[in-house]
Amino acid sequence: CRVWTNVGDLGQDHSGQTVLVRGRVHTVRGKGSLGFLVVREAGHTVQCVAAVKENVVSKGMIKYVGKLNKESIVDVEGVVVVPPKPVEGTSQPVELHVSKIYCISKAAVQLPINLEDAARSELDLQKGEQEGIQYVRVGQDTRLNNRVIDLRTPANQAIFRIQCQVSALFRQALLDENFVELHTPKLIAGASEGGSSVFKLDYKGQPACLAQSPQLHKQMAICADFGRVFEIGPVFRAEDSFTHRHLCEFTGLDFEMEIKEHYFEVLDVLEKVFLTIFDGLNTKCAKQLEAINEQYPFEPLKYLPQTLRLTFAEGVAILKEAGIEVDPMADFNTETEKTLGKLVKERYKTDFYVLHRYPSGIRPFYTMPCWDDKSYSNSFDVFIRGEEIISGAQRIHDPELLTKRATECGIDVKSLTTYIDSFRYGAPPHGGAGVGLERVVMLFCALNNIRKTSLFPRDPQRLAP
Ligand code: ATP
Ligand code: AMO
Repeated sequence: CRVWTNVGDLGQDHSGQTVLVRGRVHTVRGKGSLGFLVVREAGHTVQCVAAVKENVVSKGMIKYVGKLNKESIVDVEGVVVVPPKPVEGTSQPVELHVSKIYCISKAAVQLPINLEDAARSELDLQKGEQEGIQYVRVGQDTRLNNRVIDLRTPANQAIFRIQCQVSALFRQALLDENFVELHTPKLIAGASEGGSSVFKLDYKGQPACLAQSPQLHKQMAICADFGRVFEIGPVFRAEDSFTHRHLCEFTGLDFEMEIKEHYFEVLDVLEKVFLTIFDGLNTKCAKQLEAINEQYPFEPLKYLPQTLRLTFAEGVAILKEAGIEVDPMADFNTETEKTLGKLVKERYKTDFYVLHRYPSGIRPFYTMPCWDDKSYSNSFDVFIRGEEIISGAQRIHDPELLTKRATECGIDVKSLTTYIDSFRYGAPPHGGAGVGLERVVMLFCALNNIRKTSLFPRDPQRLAP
């Protein structure tokens, strides 16, 4: 009898059995009385050999095999044979001696991207150049225009499996800490993070926005006595500039929690969650990390068992010691953040650290000022390799102070009425944070562009595919 088998499961213990596999035509060549077909499924590959055999394989079938287009989907029936030595370029230790082949779905003769080209590393491209081989270099736009094929490369398959693990580990770590997963609306009446980067739309005659974050509603859930909440969902930002780390739609991992005394309670949870994520990725995703490393080599993330916390002022001082003068009350620019990342790594041997107690003037209106000096705030950003992945803070839970801060920041308080009113019925002290999922994966794997970690990226110039 024949048995459906996954290509990745094919092993020597199947020797002599007739199996049926379904996969893509990875490579193919057929001439005369022999046809060789490498079938790929879920990143695994097996060589299938079709040899002319009376009443089983005809010459016509070899011709048919030779004409199969790469990336077509085929069903192959064959006997599992252990070859004298492993077949080069395939993942499985066996090959299939073909008795039947059916083409289930034919791919176009000319693909917009050749998968082998898309999977080549920079190092291989350079080696090729030195050896006089003209490999095709697949540019970012070509990849993104043909993302369905681009996503089939081993590195891309790995990136999105890692992304899946980051959200799974985030969810589980917070559930273990008694957080409740909620879903806040994405169609809202006003901006939640300030006006400039908001997508405006018409909501049945009323002006509306796409949520720039779940900020207002996650805080309102705290006012509604949920105690500890989190959400994994889409976040929309009408970013104008085309940078390596900004998308117009990304996935936010947000949480919010009551606190008793100090915003460090939020950091304690955050750091625990992120140690779980990093450890989890290193243990559960070793194969995926290896696949990414093959195409985009990177240094593994260095992190400490106890996350380093520096105040913003300490960050300013580290920069000053290195001869970089910055305004101590202004936000660091991208280059300065990266430089600080390098200095922190040299001094503390970590790529992952927290900067807290930011100047109030550079934080959103809802951020709680420090009790001892109002020009600073109970807020923090978290960095990987000198780039921001998380922002968070203790929030103002006094409606009068909230109104005052919103007004000072030039925000139309009317658009915040229902939010501010939530604090008039008794509101516990609370804080939380927002994480950019695509940035976490990009920076964990030291990838150079956030578009690599977004399935179908949306940036100021791209709305398709
Ligand atoms: P968020 O906007 O969510 O707080 P972010 O990582 O996008 O986080 P910003 O606060 O927007 O960071 O910006 C941080 C710094 O990065 C800014 O001080 C600015 O110098 C720099 N920056 C932001 N956007 C751009 C851009 N489009 N091009 C170059 N630099 C930018
Ligand atoms: P913030 O605006 O800093 O904070 O956003 C939180 C995190 O989201 C990610 N991020 C982005 N990722 C991709 N493209 C973008 N355009 C983009 N903008 C931001 C970053 C950033 O650290 N409400 C607060 C969070 C809070 O305080 O709870 C907020 O939205 O990783």
